[in-house]
Amino acid sequence: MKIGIACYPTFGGSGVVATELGLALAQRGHEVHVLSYSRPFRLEPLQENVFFHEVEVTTYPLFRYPPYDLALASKLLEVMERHGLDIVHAHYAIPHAVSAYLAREMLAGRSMKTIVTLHGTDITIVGNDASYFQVTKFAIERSDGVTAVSNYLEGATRQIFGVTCDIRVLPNFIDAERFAPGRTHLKRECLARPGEKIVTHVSNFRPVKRIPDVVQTFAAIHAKVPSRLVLVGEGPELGRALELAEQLGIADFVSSLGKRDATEEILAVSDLFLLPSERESFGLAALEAMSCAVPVIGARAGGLVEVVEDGVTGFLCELGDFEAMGRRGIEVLENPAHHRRLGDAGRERAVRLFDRQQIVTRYEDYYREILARR
Ligand code: GMT
Repeated sequence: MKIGIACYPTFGGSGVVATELGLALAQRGHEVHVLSYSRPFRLEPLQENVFFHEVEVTTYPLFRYPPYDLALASKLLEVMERHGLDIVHAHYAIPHAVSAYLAREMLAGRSMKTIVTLHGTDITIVGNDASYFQVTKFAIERSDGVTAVSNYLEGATRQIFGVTCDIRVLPNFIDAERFAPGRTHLKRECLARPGEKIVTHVSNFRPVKRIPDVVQTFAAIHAKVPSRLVLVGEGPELGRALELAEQLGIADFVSSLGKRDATEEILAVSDLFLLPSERESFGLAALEAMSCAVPVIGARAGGLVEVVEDGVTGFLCELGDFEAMGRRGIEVLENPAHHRRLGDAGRERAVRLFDRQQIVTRYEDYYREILARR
């Protein structure tokens, strides 16, 4: 198949999933065209069957807000016409599904299908905002295929938008060979002092992640267990997190590493992963930790319950209850046999349910099903 993928190039989960899916499809012999405003960070140049098309947005004094969605629609049309795409797969509804719809409508004399994968905040936060509600609903209803990354997100989409179309749940996935226990060149000593446990959090540090809960949970753990908090990623809440660590007197035990490409290197030496988000449609970062046999402590909210099996691969506590999360963390870190059981179970679950090959095959089958529809 000839497949176009429109996505965000940044460190968020939707861009990662879109890129990894594109790479896996290309390895299977499909021709993959990725469109974005810059090269997604996991999309290495010069890979067989993968082509990157940068969307350039021209500014003009009249434009207070340069219209990226229109530039993307034009670029999509150009790529569709030049390369004869069979399908365009938009990741994150806004604006990608809208641009794909526009491009398909502009394409004269040839049929081309559009699919949108809903990732989470495109539905629960951005799409739910009055400014984008109607256009998001329209784009979902007019796509030839719609997928969501969890049952939770499928339900939330129906509830928020009242849509009745078929929404296929295709979960996120991991490369279990890359995210694997022990597969790292990094030494623990690069991140922590001897005897310190490594507690990790990876995100884009937006308010939805409840970053203060990460710091408070770690503070509770640190009071009992010699440990270090490793923060990976950047975003608006990072500064506040570091200030809180200062106030709590634990700043010397918090390391902020900024944005990192190879999070698997850090996860492979981590002892515990924290994800207390207010809402995760899925929680790809938690899955990546589980694949590295790292137990996860998080909040019982959204789709995270479909990834982390409470009591088996980690613990899910009430939203905002960082004291309970701290207690669970201590319990896991102080008991090596328990820690190992949770880690092994996480690895097993990640490989059994979310392995890349299995999910990519489901996407391929879904593409064929959509293409076969009149
Ligand atoms: O977490 C974010 O805000 C970024 C966002 C994205 O689109 O990059 O993440 C969402 O999509 C990921 C990939 O499907 C999911 O694993 C995340 O759970 C989801 N984030 C939220 O629902 C908050």
